[in-house]
Amino acid sequence: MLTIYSSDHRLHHGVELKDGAISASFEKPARAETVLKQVETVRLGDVVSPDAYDASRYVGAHSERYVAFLARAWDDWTATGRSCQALPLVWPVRGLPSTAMPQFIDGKLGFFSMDAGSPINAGTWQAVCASANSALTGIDALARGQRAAFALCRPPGHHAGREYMGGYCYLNNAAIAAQRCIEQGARRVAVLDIDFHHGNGTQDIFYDRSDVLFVSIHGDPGVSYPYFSGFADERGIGAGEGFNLNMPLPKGTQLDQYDSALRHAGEAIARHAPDALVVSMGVDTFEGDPISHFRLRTPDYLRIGQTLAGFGVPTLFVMEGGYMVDEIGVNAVNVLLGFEARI
Ligand code: SP5
Ligand code: ZN
Repeated sequence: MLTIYSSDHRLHHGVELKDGAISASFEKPARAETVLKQVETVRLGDVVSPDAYDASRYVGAHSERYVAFLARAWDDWTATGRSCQALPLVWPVRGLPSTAMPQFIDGKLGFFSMDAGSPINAGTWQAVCASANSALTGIDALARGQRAAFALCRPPGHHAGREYMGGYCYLNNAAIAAQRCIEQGARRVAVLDIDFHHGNGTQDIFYDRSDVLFVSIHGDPGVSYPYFSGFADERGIGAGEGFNLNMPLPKGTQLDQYDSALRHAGEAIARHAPDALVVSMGVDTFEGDPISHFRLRTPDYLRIGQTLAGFGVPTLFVMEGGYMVDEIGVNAVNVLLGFEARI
């Protein structure tokens, strides 16, 4: 299987607020490096750099003004005399009257985010573009006839909505790839999100559309991030009604329950009959993950890959979360080995 990877991800490294203190984010450069190392160890296949794409390729999944905000955010922030990372601190929640985009960067940061989980530093935009371009390169490899490809994206993307960042995400790599697939002539695409967290951003982007089916298996949002999205009764709107499927699972979920959810997802995907499948692949479903609550084990990821291969659709894997850094390489690559039946 082809892997697409750019070392530009290292330019992005952020902080996060946890337990009342600010410290290095769980979403750190070593994550992608661990996965790349395992790709090389098992000789998964060629590793190539992403092609260059114009930032206009991100519009479609995202709005033009959001992409423009991200591209300029660091310059706008430092123009105020600050050199620390940019974090939002105020949000337009229910009850606040203005829906207008603020002029000042501090207001824009809140306007274009769901939480304070996506810090911006000097290298963030370059890393974010390389990550999205990796997904675009992967979908183009499928268009040329590859059965599967692996976009080793960092930063991740599935919490990023049409007009917001959050949860370590900026551009929604999986959605940008799915959108390109449609623009290049695919009639139907499916996005399957197996990260522990609900893919609220991908849901947001395709919620009113019937051409892109979104299916997500994740921790019950009643007790897990992102809390405000991911419930089973969110089924799409307008033309998109019935094309959004959320499968929340309880804390402590193990392989048997997970695998039956995955098979159920496969049935929904088969009914959609997509030309391509994009898998938002997080491995924060692992039992040792520091921020999540499922109990999958390392060999379970081989089974998951096998099940995904059984769907019989050309598949782009897009890396999302997974934070137990020593283990995520083996876990992520196990999905790919299982898919290739190299067990
Ligand atoms: C892509 C992805 O997996 N994003 C996840 C974002 C989660 N952000 C909030 C995490 C809060 C976890 N707090 C638990 C602290 C455990 N000591
Ligand atoms: Zn996650």
